[in-house]
Amino acid sequence: MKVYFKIFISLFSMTFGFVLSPATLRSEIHSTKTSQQQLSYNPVITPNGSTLSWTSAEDGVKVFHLTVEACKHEIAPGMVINAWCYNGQTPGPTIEAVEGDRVRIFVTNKLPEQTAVHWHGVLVPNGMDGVSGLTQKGIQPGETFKYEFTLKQHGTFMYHSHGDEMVQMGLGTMGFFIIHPKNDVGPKIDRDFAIFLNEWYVDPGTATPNPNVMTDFNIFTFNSRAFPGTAPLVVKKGDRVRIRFGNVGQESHPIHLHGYHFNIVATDGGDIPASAQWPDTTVAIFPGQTRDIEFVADAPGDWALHCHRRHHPMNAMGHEVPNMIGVNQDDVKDRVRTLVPGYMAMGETGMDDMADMQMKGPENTLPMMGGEGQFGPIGMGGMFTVLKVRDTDEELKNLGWYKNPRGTVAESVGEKKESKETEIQQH
Ligand SMILES: [Cu+2]
Repeated sequence: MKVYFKIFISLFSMTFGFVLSPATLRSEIHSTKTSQQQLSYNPVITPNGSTLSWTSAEDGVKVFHLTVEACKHEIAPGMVINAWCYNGQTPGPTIEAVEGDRVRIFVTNKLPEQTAVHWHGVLVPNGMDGVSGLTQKGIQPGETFKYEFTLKQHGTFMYHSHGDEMVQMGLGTMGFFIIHPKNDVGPKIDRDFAIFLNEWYVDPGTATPNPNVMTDFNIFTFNSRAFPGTAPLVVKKGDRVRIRFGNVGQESHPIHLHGYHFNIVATDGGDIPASAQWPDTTVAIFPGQTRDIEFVADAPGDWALHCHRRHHPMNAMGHEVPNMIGVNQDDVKDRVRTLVPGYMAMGETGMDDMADMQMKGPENTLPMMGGEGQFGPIGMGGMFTVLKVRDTDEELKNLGWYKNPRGTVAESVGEKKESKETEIQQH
């Protein structure tokens, strides 16, 4: 009789909102400890996502199941899209295993067209490489295919459909494939995060991403969520933190972390030797790449983590917005109001007031910027989240905004007066 050991490693599967409740956070931290006792590795956290559970067959093979299917996916509160998902989510659940493991992955196709799954960066026999037509027959609607191979390497890899990629990946069919090293290869990682980068085009007022769009996207996401729908990354001071980024989209994303210098320690080609790493504050991830960064969280605070392309930490930009910076619209405003009662002139002094007003757009469309911080509107959207570093367990349990030590916050000093020194210099 076959004995199956159900291993529950989907402990991070809850999709939590931007602010973790103390109960959620406690369970998350507790889960890490529990998992560490059961597993030979410290599991990866996929913010807003989950880890795929597996069963162990009698022959020691780890067995995984993926179903590719249509699903409803929330980008952020107020916006739900019609996506194509693995196991009902985008990105699909993170597959985790250990170098040397043999894995058996069953893929069931519930899409209306054929598909195949490519294990991006994973060294597999040619016939397991998942390219429709080239290395296997396409998985027809209703069919289940079996992939099986032994993991010969460790690192951050991805899985995604290979066949009508424009549509299937354009609608969300992608996920992480993390292979932990068999032997220690570096310092112990305390908090290990995985974030998939993606961009979408969803016409304002609609719900189905348009996969025919090639360059001009309007929704930018971390793990298929846009700020303020992105979960924060929560760590304790002193933790060694790894963040793994993956990208199978159309755009490159230069991801910038505030408050820290990090090292880029690995690509999907393998570990970068310490002598070849360099410190940086921004890491660019191009389509088809993964990048791992590492740092020790020695600076407490609420630190921004975001894409540095200026439109990417924004939501649902209209593409025909006229440039009104510095344009006096007083006359225009009154005349337009005779046609459109309540019309508001926007953009004369910048767009920041839009964050304040939370202007309501068409249905199922996010405001351009959102999210409220302890000092007011954050004025960001899209690819934006917060790295929350705290000194004590108590602070981690009662997670809120960072309590800045006295005298360390920039503040108003009233209207600036000409100083004596300036006057002297002028004479
Ligand atoms: Cu970007």
